Amino acid sequence: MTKPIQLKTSFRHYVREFQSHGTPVPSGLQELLVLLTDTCITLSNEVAQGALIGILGSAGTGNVQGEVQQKLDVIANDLLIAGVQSCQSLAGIASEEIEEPLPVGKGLGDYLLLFDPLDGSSNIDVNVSIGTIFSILKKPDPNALLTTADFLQAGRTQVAAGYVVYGPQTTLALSLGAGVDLFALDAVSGEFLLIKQGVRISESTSEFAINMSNMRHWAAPVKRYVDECLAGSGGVRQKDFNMRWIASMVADVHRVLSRGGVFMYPWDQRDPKKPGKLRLMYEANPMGFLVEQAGGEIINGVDAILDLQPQALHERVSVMLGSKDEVNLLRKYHTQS
Ligand code: P6P
Repeated sequence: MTKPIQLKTSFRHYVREFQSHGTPVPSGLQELLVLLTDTCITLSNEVAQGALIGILGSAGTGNVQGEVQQKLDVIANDLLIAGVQSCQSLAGIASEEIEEPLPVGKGLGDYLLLFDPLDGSSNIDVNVSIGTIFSILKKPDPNALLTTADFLQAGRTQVAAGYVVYGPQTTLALSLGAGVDLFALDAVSGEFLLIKQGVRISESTSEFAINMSNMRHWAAPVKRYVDECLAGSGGVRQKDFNMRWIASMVADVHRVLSRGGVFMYPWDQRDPKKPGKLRLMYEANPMGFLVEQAGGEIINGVDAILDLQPQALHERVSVMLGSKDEVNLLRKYHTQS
């Protein structure tokens, strides 16, 4: 049971007031969350300036994923790393943009922070919503030197997860393991203010999100599911579906949290050895934590993603998430085939 908090409470007051079953947020986690979200506010201002300060376009460098980095990818990564350096409880950072984890200070402390600093980079130059996705884990041994293995924990062990979407509003979604709450960046105070407590994803939906241009490459269960959605009220589903694809996971998932739906980036045969496009540790796990906390589900087709034991920091995974009824149908089609 979480303590009700007054709407428009500032984020720094929220983390101080928040209690789940009478237990407050540990002070070290409060410090990390405030530093992290303050840095996202700074990043939001950079994103909004865009072309005016010459930060659009390619940085001319590549990241560990083999992707061309946009200038804002690098700026976001550097800002987030710098923004949490003063956090005494933070032992280390893992980022989509860097190969190995970075120790913070001596690499000692209670928490580990993982992030995709700027998700949806292909949308930066065309003014479509992008965002920061973050995950916070407990360090197995706060007093031992930092290792990559420290980060390889199943998604269900996260102590906090969230994202900030830089869109028409800059919105923060956060779960501390007791539901999902939303905050909007207030232009007057410059702070995130609580706008919704206890987000719930509707169990049923008539909206799906997938990149349809990959249809010929999908596995049969995904093809069957989407074909049935497209068949609409005259088909086996006996209802019409709507489709959305923003190509920013953070924006697509925010829509699912806001009005239900199902989001899919499944394995496909373009690169059969690759389990999927999205990364487990700093995309699927944090988003899956939020989705499950809001009453939805997230699977890789068969397994609950939050139960997967990670093998590598940058491993990828097939993702289907959102309204429970739809994810259960996708799981059924995958287990039948
Ligand atoms: P595609 C963004 O690059 C991202 O990682 C996710 O945010 C998004 O859902 C997906 O890739 C979009 O991929 O192949 O449709 O461009």
